[in-house]
Amino acid sequence: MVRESAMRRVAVVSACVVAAACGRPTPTTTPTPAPVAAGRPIHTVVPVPSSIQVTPTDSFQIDSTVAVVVPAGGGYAVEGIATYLTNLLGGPAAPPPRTLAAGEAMPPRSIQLALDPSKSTLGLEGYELTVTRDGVTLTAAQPNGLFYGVQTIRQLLPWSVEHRAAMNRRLLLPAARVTDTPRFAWRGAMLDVSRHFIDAEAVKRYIDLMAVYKLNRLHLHLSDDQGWRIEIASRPNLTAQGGSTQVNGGPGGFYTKAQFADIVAYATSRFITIVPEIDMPSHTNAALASYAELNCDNVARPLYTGTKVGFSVLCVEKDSVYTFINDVVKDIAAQVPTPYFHIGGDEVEKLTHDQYIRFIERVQDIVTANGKQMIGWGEISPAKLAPNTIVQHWRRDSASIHVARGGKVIMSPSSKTYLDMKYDSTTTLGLRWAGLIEVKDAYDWNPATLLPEVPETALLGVEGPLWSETLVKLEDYEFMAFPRLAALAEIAWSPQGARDWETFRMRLAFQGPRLSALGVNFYRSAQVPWVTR
Ligand code: TNX
Repeated sequence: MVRESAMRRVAVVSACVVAAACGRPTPTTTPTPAPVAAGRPIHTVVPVPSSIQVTPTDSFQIDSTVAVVVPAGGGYAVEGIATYLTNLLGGPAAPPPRTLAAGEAMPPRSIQLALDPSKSTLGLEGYELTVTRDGVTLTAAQPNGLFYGVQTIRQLLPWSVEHRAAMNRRLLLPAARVTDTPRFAWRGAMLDVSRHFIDAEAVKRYIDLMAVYKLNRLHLHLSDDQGWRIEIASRPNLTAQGGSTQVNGGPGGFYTKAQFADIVAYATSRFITIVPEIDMPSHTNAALASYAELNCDNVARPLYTGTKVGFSVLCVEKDSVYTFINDVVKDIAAQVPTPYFHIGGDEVEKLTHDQYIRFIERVQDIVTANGKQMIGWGEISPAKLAPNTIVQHWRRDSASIHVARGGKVIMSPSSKTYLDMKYDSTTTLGLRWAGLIEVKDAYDWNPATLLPEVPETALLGVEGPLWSETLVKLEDYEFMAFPRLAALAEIAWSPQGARDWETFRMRLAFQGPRLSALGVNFYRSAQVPWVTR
């Protein structure tokens, strides 16, 4: 346990292979595994960077005299990231970033953010960070990389950085050299806002927490049997009727176009791509209750507030159903300027195999015609899929068929990544059909070796779905997501060889007070030696 009075020491703590390395001048490097001694890690960054050296004896002091500096012409995105950093260091009242004129010398003791497109090995999302006692330089080829470098700065700082109000404080950033690029391009989280609805502010908070761990895709499950959650101009009943309830009959809700645009813009500012899902042809009771013509018998279904699956289905033989789907896809495609459209496609019990396959292929044409790349749950694999359609694996399904045709897969194995599964038998929230998932279970697996016919080269990445049958409020979502979402983030970002459970759980221990400072209701797993204040 580390006490409050040791707060400032924590920066040093996180920079030392404690006891062992404090005072030892040679830097310690990962990924040589397990830089842990006397119970404390050399640094507490999650996800662990692909290469990091920390010099425990040295640090850069951040106080009110330090400037965050961006070069002139750095562009809007870089200025936005610099402002995000100044807010992080000193709250909204902190001095704004300084723009350096061409040829102007770097002020002493500054934190410099620079784009250098010639550093192509850093790719879209990589960054280099150098911290000495005299200053900080963060370089990336693209703004995305700068944003992730800022998150690493954040996590190298003590957790008190998460208390934004303190302006005249000193924060010690340990001297370090980091070169870091992600393992996977797709580092996702999914929120089921259909079974229970959470408002746009709650989604934005989840986005902020994703950003801390360098996640970059937020898949929103926007429709299901219990609720339709996004406004479609040509079909107002979808939200007026279909959005009016939720599991157990609560008030439900939906995002207006303005609110959804706000979510998209907020996510974009955190380098997170929104992936909208409209689940079909099953999981559609909310739509079937809103428009009678979507049913084969032309009778609107009653609203549904239970938790069964598989019973609802669109009338796939009717052309008007495809007109409906096109209207929905077109409307959402215009609301989300990002490349993907997720069609669900899971748990269909009321169609023949041939009907199902024909449906998926027809919908794929609609999605493509609207300029989007289709994603579907594993069941869609046997259909004739375009190579750039993406399959999201979740249980014993057929992702390997898609891999054989050169297609890409997102790994969401339910027994590892389903954040709605209980941690252990005492967890009151959540389900248990895919098993109990403790933090170690969520962390200690390799997406490239889970399915023999789905190798690393076929993987776009990983995603942690959070289904909300039992989750009512944001605190419930947070409890199920944290800390397992941090575990998933490390799987998605860090090289397999740079991570192991023992060092992860030690670093995670130091994320506890950080999450507390951020007000996150997280699960205090007994597997983690939590550091408390
Ligand atoms: C399976 S995963 C589902 C969801 C449920 C979830 C509950 C998937 C594609 N379908 O409809 O909410 O299990 O864990």
